[in-house]
Amino acid sequence: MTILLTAFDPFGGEGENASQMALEALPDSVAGARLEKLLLPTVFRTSGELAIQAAENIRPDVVLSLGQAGGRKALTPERIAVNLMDARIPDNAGFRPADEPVVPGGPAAYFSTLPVKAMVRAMEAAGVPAMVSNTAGTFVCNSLMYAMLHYAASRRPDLPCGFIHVPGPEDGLSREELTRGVAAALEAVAENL
Ligand code: PCA
Repeated sequence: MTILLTAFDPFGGEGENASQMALEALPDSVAGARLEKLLLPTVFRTSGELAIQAAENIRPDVVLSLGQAGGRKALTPERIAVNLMDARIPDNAGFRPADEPVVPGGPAAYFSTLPVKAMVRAMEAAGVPAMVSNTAGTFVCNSLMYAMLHYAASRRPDLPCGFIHVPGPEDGLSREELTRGVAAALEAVAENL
């Protein structure tokens, strides 16, 4: 089994991104699954295009994307992605959309096709704070999650896709805890396939 695991580079003038730290700290295989790691730029559209291109080349069995949500105190599998780009700050290419769809004419939203509750239980069992989130926001993370679910819905209906937001570097979780949490979530995903 192959899992495409993505994370984002630093954005908003910050020096690091906790999702990148977790991506780099994870081993190359988890729960018998091979991890194909991909670091994405925090840029609307480009991030989705690169992730879809990787999915086309690698043909993974699962796609899990990671991003940082500063201020959160737990790892949060996202339940839903909305067809909206509405940015408070510019992305890393200087683009700051307001009230624009991710995919013009696409459905209003997609639910995660990963087992978000099982992922939360697995992370908690590994001693890492976790809870389901019902909003991925309207910035680049949400648009990547939406783009991947739209890709899967239209071209790879058998490809489960989802997203986990992780706390920022200053939110009190160590890199080791982040990594342990994501690994536990990946195990839950692999078990549910
Ligand atoms: N977090 C941002 C974009 C990149 C990242 O790591 C977000 O939540 O949209």
